[in-house]
Amino acid sequence: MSTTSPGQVLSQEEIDRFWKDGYLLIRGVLTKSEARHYAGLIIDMLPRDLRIPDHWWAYDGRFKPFNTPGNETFDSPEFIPLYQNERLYQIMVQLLGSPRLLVGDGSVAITMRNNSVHDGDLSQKLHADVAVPEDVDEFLFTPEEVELGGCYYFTDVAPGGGGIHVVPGGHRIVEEEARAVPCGRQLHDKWRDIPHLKTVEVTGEAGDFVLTHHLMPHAASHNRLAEARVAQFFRYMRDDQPWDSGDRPGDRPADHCFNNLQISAMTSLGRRLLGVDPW
Ligand SMILES: O=C(O)CCC(=O)C(=O)O
Ligand SMILES: [Fe+2]
Repeated sequence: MSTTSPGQVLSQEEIDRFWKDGYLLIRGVLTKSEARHYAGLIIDMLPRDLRIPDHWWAYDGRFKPFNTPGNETFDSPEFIPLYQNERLYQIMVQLLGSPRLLVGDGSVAITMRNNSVHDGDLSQKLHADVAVPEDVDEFLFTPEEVELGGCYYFTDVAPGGGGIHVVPGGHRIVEEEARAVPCGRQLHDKWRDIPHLKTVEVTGEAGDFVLTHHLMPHAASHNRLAEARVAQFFRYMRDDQPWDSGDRPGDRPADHCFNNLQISAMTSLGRRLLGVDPW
């Protein structure tokens, strides 16, 4: 099965909109049947007897399977095509301004219907998953520092269906606030809790990818609808990223090795994106 869609890279209007808004819905990165396949793989992680393993996260109807305790990356051979999707890669190259990219994360989430009403739409604090380590005081705000993250929707996500919430233009607000003070990286509990900005829900269809700037404040939301939201998260960075990765959830340790089955599933692009071959 191929995950390469015949679609276009971004138009200039979409590129401009991404830098203005800090997020962009990319439609139809996967076909409907590919999306259904991945939704099935992830839903099948739920144990038949619904005994949710202790090492998974389970909050507000949102289940985050862990591959093994402490490791939330799903990168077995059947998931490898998602990491090396050609169209998504081309889009990341357009936005990041370099063909030499690396990909990481690969965590998944299932958000089931839940009617909890005590805390509004969001099921997480509004936060940003920024590329700069938490113990560093200042952002660089250079092109090399920018990471692009986001998630595949493997199911249709209608309004109220647990779509990711974002703040239109929020990445620019974060930059402005952080530049205005010393130790901007440390604001708002290291940008883990950003209570003052207003969000919108990103709806979409199975096979779409929600692309977000690493400074974008975002949060998971309650799913009020019958259909579960099934998603997988990825982030792309330049190989000249100035910050050492390795201390965030979903980061690959520097000494990580892929096995032969994983490597067999990789294209030559995938081997570079996943750090098996040098750029
Ligand atoms: O599931 C979502 O919509 C967002 C999740 C998220 O931002 C996170 O877990 O850091
Ligand atoms: Fe996040």
